[in-house]
Amino acid sequence: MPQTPVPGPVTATSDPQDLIVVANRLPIEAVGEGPDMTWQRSPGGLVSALEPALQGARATWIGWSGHLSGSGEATPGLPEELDGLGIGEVPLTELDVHDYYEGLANGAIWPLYHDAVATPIYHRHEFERYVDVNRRFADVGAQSAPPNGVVWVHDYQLQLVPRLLREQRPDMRIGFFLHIPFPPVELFAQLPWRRQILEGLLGADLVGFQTVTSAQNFLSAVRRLLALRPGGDRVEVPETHGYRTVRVGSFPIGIDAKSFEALAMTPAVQARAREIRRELGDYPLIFLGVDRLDYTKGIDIRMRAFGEAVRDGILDADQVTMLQLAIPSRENVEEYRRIRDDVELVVGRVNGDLGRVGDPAIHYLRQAVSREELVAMYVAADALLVTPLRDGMNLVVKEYVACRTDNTGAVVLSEFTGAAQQLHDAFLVNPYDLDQLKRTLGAVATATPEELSERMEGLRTNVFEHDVDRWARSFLATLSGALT
Ligand code: ADQ
Repeated sequence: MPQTPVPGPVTATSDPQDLIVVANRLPIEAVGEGPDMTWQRSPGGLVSALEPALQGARATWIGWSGHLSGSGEATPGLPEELDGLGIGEVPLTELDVHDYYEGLANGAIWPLYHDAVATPIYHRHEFERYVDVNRRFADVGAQSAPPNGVVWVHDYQLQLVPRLLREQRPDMRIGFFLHIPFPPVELFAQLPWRRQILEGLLGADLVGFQTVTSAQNFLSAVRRLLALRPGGDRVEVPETHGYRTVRVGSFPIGIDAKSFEALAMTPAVQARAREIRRELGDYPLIFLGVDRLDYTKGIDIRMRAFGEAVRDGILDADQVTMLQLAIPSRENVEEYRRIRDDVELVVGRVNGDLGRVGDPAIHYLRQAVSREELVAMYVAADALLVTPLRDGMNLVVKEYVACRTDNTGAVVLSEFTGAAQQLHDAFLVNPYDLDQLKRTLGAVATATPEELSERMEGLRTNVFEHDVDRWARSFLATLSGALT
């Protein structure tokens, strides 16, 4: 446990503008090459989620630039500040990325936390590097934060950072949010470094999860593996002198629903949506899938169900088509190369069996597209298929709903997403049950416009009420109150 005194209550002198965000990646991207290269804020993602909280004088973001450092030197030309946001770089070498990010974070933690749907690989040298990199993030955080500053640490790559920060800076208020699920203790107990991870997280004043289930799983792990006795949403953590209270809660993340809606209504996006429908063959029923190409997303399962539903006559081949957009992801990790092969095998089989010249049954694109093109696809599609085997939340489903400005469209949603805890008006499915999935595709095809619009209305109310602004505000407000 930290060798530092237990901090007293945070006083009113803490400035809410002194927010330090610590996340694996900096929210910036390089534009241009060579001497002309400059940096700009990258659109979307966590940075837009935190925009309202970041607006203020002294917000700093700590993370990796994406540039591989030869031996720990800073990224050439990286600014110390961009559009009012302070930038604190943690340089990473190729070996760091290989062992900490691709290895421990994405080869061990990611699959374990997603119900071990792929086998987690535990390498001791990768954990050593994970500790080392987490320490470097914590060091930059400790150096950047003003007295009594608020620091918000994000996600599974940085679970040791809260405790490492507290050891150096007990004056700070520390929040941690996990974007992916926290698994049941029976699974978590596999992790050779389970104790270090739990103690790392308990360095925070507030530990936030996407769902109540994840928060409960964490509390059970604390009880079983650390022999502490959480009471309600609080854990009393023993310190050198007395105890320190850690709050645990669920904070389901949302999207900037209004900006998706506004983009969906622009004439350019509407025109592009009509064009996409034409390009897909003017079928009356267009199914859409949009995912990072990840084995947790159940992409192959939904395409198999679609193919079988057409083959079995549950869906009419003359009436339906499918568009699957997959963004390439983590291609240096073995399991990700495998899921690509699996997905492409299913696409090939379904199109081989059911396609016609110039008219495949599944249109498959493995590429990232612009926000405008993505929104045009959401507007063009009659139904969205979201079938992960496990997903912390899933933002794609919320984006689709926000874009259905005329209350049309349908959502087929896996029970195993965080989103399913909120979006009860979706057609909920167990993605492991192929027959149920096929029947649900049939139910979507035969639903009346009235049923669909009633469901969509319910979905939209939820997505607009629980937007990203509310998520960030409620986490930060709870963190502010966490020590009082
Ligand atoms: P992800 O696993 O990345 O996020 P998700 O929440 O669906 O999953 O977000 C994916 C994002 O990528 C969406 O904003 C989507 O629009 C975008 N995207 C996907 N395919 C794209 C493509 N081909 N082109 C362009 N954009 C594309 C993790 C967790 C989730 C959790 C989020 C946020 O795994 O469970 O919801 O963090 O906390």
